[in-house]
Amino acid sequence: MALLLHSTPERGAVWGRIFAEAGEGFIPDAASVTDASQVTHLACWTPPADLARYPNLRTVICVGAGTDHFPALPDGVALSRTIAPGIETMVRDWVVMATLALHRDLPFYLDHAARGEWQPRPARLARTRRVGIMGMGRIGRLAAESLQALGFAVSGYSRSGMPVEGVEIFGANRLDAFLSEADILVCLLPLTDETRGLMGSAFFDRLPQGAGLVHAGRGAQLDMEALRQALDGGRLSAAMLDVTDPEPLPADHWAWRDPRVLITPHIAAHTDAEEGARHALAVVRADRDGQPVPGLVDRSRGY
Ligand code: NDP
Ligand code: OXD
Repeated sequence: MALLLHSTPERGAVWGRIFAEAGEGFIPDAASVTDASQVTHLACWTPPADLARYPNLRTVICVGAGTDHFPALPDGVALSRTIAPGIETMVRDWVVMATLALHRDLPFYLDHAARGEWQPRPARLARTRRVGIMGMGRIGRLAAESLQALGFAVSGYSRSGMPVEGVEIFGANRLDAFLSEADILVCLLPLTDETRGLMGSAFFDRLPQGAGLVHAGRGAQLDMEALRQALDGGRLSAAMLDVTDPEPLPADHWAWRDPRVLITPHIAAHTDAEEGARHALAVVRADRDGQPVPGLVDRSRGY
């Protein structure tokens, strides 16, 4: 039983140390595989095309949180996404930063600063703004907690509508009601058949006039042309995006030069090498002990 890692030599060194300390089999790269039948687990961001080469493969581990880019796996092979506190707190930090940036009009002030213009604007109290979080999973719940601590009113939207203490939750059949109150809308949804292209013109029309958009889910959930129209029409006042369609966003894309849009290049989170290795170790051990695999992805629902 061994885990094969597809990553950089630097990450391989960290994973190698952790697996050696745990006494578990570890192969740092595909070139070091001498017997393909030993490979029971494979960890990667982009899966290799030749998975059928490993007849005893049990679980593929995505080293990030989102797995929408993974193809169908061979029958009987499970997919686990990395559950790591560092990923969750980093995205939470990014969402808090972006929400505060929109709440305190940072796009407006950056634009005026670029022209050397001193142009104060009235500010609002956090408690007078409602942040609506789409996706109340591990990251959404963490972000809700921090935004509430800053004084924002927070509501959440999820597929199941599962209650979250202290947050008004809207299930998938109450999207209109959820959107109508979201002064700042945060997207933390996984990319699935249901969420692809979700944020288009009709969607933005349901938001309060002048709403802000914070997007750290996946680029393909947002129609960039509809974003431009919503900004031009005033339905949206500003947006901060960590994910775009396409990625990387081409240098000549309008959004780079629009002062109402702030963009970071999909950096809200990075997986810490040690945390990634510890997640993988937990998967290997759970598989061996017949326990539920941490981070198991339900491929039928897409996340
Ligand atoms: P979780 O699986 O823990 O949570 C997903 C949430 O989305 C759940 O609340 C789920 O509802 C909800 N959801 C899924 N589909 C729908 C739908 N069709 N309609 C309404 N709600 C839906 O995921 P995480 O919180 O860990 O991560 C969320 C996403 O964040 C990742 O999939 C990834 O795309 C993105 N991400 C981005 C990063 C970045 O660097 N920008 C880094 C890490 C993650 P329910 O509770 O009912 O299951
Ligand atoms: C992601 C990640 O899913 O970086 O975007 O983990």
